[in-house]
Amino acid sequence: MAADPRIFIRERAAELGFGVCRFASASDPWSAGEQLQYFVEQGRHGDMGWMETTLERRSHPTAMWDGARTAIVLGMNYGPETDPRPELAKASNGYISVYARGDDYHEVIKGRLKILAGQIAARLGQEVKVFVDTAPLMEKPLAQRAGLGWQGKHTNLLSRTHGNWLFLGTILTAAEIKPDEAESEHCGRCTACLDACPTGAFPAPFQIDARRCLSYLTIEYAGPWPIEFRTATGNRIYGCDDCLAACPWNKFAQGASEARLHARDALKSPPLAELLTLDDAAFRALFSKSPVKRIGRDRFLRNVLYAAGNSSDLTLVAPVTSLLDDPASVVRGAAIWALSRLDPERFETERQTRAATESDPVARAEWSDGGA
Ligand code: B12
Ligand code: SF4
Ligand code: SF4
Repeated sequence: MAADPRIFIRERAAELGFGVCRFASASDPWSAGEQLQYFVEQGRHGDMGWMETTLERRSHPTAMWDGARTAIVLGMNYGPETDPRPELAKASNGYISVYARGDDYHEVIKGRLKILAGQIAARLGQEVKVFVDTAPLMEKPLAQRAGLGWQGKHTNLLSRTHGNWLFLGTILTAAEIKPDEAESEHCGRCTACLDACPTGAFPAPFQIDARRCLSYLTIEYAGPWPIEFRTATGNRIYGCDDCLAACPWNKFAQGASEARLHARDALKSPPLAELLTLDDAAFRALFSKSPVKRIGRDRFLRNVLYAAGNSSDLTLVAPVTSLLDDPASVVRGAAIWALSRLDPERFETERQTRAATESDPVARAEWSDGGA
């Protein structure tokens, strides 16, 4: 009898730093595709148009690759050393979400997945394809089916062994490999994540409206935000961890073992005063290899300005005022709002000299709303 290929694959995965490696059928039917369709029909994906255009392929692994038979689902732990929530009280410093404080996980995981996929292809003699996040594949329901954990009421995948801090990566193969047992849900009557969300982004347990999620707004959404979210963001300037960090299953979480995922000192609670002075080159240097770099300096500065507007820190009035002349309209608009919150008198003075000559519609709207 041939050896179970799962043993070889799990050993290689562990050598490459994956904390968990499990197997699921990639071809059995599921209801996740219909739920995705519902999510998109309700408009909950917001401006993430790629979810709409890839809907069909995204709805099931075989819709993307007809030959897929087995999903090899991998998890890499990125647990923080300490509970990050106390950092939300430091109003003069920005909060960057835990997942983005080290090197970009796409790069870290993709490289490892490619090595593992090569080893599997050589061993099994069957085709394999590698996915991490960016491919049109629903990774969380696949991970649940493979038994890595379950999708909690906050919709993320959590596990009894790793808590909530687990990146996912998937290898699909044409090989038929015996599946592992699926995990069942262990949320019970807990609602900690739903209660913790600062923006009410959960229309119901196990459902998210991305348009209300600060992770979406800070990272995916390019324009000026509705006012309610600007205040709700507090000092969160890239991503949000509140629903993950609130979960009682984190008592089983451990710190990330992969050194490239460890938090860099410069990205733990960086002072807003320093971030407000970043030009494009300084932004790129600070966020070299970090996922934050992907959103670009202008969107990032918008986020930092909203946080400055919430800070009540009068030492930020000067750097915020300098950004009223920024070439990027989204930055100017956010600077106007931040100034109106920090120093209403200075805002009035600036408005009198600037509003009439402002030609950009975004900035004009901010001046005339008076910071709303
Ligand atoms: C789009 C996306 C987002 C969007 C939407 C979030 C979401 N929950 O889908 C935004 C930008 C908001 C986002 C935020 C974050 N993301 Co994200 N994201 C993705 C991405 C690219 C696709 C997810 C997707 O398909 N969503 C579509 C919806 C429909 O899927 P779903 O929420 O899982 O829906 C299920 C249930 O909610 C339920 N359901 C949904 N609607 C309905 C309706 C009814 C009536 C019913 C009954 C059920 C139901 O069934 C669905 C199927 O199981 C994945 C990577 C991937 N390719 O899978 C990463 C991914 C989910 N993200 C990840 C991370 C880390 C985050 C953040 C933690 C980052 C941060 N700190 O800021 C936050 C967490 C926010 C949150 N609470 O979810 C990780 C999660 C890892 C894990 N352990 O789960 C992933 C898997 C990336 C990765 N490879 O590691 N993300
Ligand atoms: S990431 Fe933050 S804003 Fe988004 S659902 Fe979770 S708690 Fe709410
Ligand atoms: S906080 Fe509670 S409800 Fe939310 S995912 Fe964790 S156990 Fe489930």
